Amino acid sequence: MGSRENLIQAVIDGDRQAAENLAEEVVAGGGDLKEVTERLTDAMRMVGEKFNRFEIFLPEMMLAAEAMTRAMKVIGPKMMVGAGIQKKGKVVIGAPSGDMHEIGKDIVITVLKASGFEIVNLGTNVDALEFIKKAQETKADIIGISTLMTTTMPGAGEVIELLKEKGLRDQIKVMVGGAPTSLEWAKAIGADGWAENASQAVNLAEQLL
Ligand code: HCB
Repeated sequence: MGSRENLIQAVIDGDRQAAENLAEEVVAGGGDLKEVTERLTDAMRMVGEKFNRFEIFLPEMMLAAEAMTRAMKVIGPKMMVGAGIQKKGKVVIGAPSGDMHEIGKDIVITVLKASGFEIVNLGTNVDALEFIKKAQETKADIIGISTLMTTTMPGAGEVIELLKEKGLRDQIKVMVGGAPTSLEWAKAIGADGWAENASQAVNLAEQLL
């Protein structure tokens, strides 16, 4: 098995040290780091499916998440190399109330930054009002919402409703994403766009400007 396959396996196995070492090998070996990131994303999806089938439990899911985070700490900065110097828009991004998942959001942030976007990272468990306050304060063009649970998806709709209430809906675009979300759902809540992965998120953000 090559370093890339080993890295994917190390993340699935939750082997944090191996994931970090193998990520370094993968980076040193060159190649398309966006593709590696997408394969790692699929691996995390598999971890979620195993969790669903009771083949693994929360501690194992946490180890896999930590292994993924360690790998992305190595890969992320290398994706920034060659970052577009042309400055684009500003995106305020976070996960809504109750949602602590941040790996996907952080990958989207890395790729947006690498494409020239300025980012305000609100982190996880962000109140709907906080998204709006920060977007206004920083004069952001786009609010990005990353939601990983069906129970926290309504938080994205809340942000859009609050923007309308405050008469700000025309001034700030909203893009949404996260594993359980879909284009249909994004349309239903009145978002300006949905992206399935980080590369699509960049294309979308560029279109929304
Ligand atoms: Co978590 N978890 N989890 N989890 N978790 C999910 C999300 C489940 C689907 C697993 C399952 O049951 N199959 C499930 C949610 C079910 C549901 O919706 N009803 C679930 C659950 C239930 C839970 C807990 C409740 C478990 C418990 O405690 N019993 C708990 C809740 C914590 C909370 O949020 N309050 C929990 C905890 C955890 C951790 C801590 C162990 C860990 C998170 C660690 C961290 O983020 N620091 C975790 C993880 C890792 C997952 C899975 C396995 C992977 C998520 C992930 O990182 N994927 C996930 C399974 C799954 O997603 N199918 C599982 C990789 C990233 C790269 O993909 O989809 O997030 P992504 O992002 C993509 C894409 O969607 C898009 O671009 C990204 C890059 O390509 N994108 C955007 C993302 N955001 C975007 C925003 C935009 O504007 C545009 C595009």
